[in-house]
Amino acid sequence: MRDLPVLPTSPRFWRSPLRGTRLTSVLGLVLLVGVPVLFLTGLLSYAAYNPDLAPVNDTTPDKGLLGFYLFPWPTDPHWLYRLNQGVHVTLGVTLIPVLLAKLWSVVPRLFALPPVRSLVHGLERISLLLLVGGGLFVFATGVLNVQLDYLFPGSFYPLHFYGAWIFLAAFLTHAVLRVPVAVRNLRTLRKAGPQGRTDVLAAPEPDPPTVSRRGALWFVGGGSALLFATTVGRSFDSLRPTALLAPRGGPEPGGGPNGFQINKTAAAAGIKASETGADTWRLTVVGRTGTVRLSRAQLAEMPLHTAELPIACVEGWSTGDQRWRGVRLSDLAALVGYGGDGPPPDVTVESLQRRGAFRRGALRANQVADPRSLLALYVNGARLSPDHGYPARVIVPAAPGVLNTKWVARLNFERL
Ligand SMILES: Nc1nc2c(c(=O)[nH]1)N[C@H]1C(S)=C(S)[C@@H](COP(=O)(O)O)O[C@H]1N2
Ligand SMILES: [Mo]
Repeated sequence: MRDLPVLPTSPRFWRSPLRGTRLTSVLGLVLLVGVPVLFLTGLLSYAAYNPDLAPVNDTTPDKGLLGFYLFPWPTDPHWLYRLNQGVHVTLGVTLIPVLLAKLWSVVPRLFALPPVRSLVHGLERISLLLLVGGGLFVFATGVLNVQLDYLFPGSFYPLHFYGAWIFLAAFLTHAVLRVPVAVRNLRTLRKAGPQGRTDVLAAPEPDPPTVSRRGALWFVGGGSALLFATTVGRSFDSLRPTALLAPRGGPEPGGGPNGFQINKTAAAAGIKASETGADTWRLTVVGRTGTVRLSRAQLAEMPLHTAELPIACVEGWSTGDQRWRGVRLSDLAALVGYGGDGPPPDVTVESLQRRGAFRRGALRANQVADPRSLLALYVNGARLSPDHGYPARVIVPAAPGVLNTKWVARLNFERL
């Protein structure tokens, strides 16, 4: 008997003296607070894309039922998406060590035999598989999207969206079953001191400790603090150099009026200088009364307005408010038959860019109507740089960066 290898299905295989209900309960309660915040900000971020407005925004198949909560994204406060997505990404990154430590703390239970003791036990185990798999999946897809510059073009939303719902269903099941246990554990443990023999998560034959449980918690907390400190700066211009874990947004923007984050350069988007010159570039505006074509000089003759608005990307990075100057979207709508009488319609914006998921975007009537929604020609007192969308780009308050289309060529006003 003694010589038989000990398998992971045996409790004796797992020897870390750190495992125990206390560690698991503390980590679990941290996630109990953090994961709902991630879920809520994630759902809001999805709503912010106006995914049910037009297929150019989102083609997530069969989101119908799960899209029950979608609503027209407001334009106030103007930093709404910046805050939402900053919290979503920064908190998500910060919780990674907690998630991994939590999974590590219960991993022996995944191997426990018999696999199913009763119907309830069987259901609980299935929910655990979905919980572990779903949790790892949403965290991994989120991190990859943030770090690797849209690794899944077009497919990130559905992957992250469905992953999140599966994760949430399993998370709620697990929380209902386990929170009372976790709370009871922490109460009785405080009274009774260290875990007794009845601790189902403690190793029956632990190795000698090399670090205390408290030390292990500090280690996890320290990891989270380090991730937080190297991530949070991506949401603040003055802290940007501290965002070591944030290769985004893209190339060095340099200084001057156009010296803020660049997501994708004109070169990367395949925009040639010959397409944006005064002789070649025209804005096409289509609406009820027909089609209007305008040069940049003609646009600059229209009434120009200023709006102080940030760029806030789904990846979590954002800029402070920039001073944009340009023509109101509602004024452009008025040019093609939507002036005065009632609210303007929705608009589909098309870029000069020929390829890529973000070459088009649809905005809702409430966004078109906002006086701060501009087709910007200038930023911070200077002409837009090619990388920030010259000759013209869309800027809308509170909207995700992806709807702030650069190198705009066409505006299609219609009820979508
Ligand atoms: N045509 C076009 N517009 C675009 C994009 C793009 O790839 N192509 N990227 C969008 C995304 S995802 C963001 S976050 C913002 C970034 O704007 P910035 O590069 O000026 O900071 O531009 C948006 N507009
Ligand atoms: Mo973005």
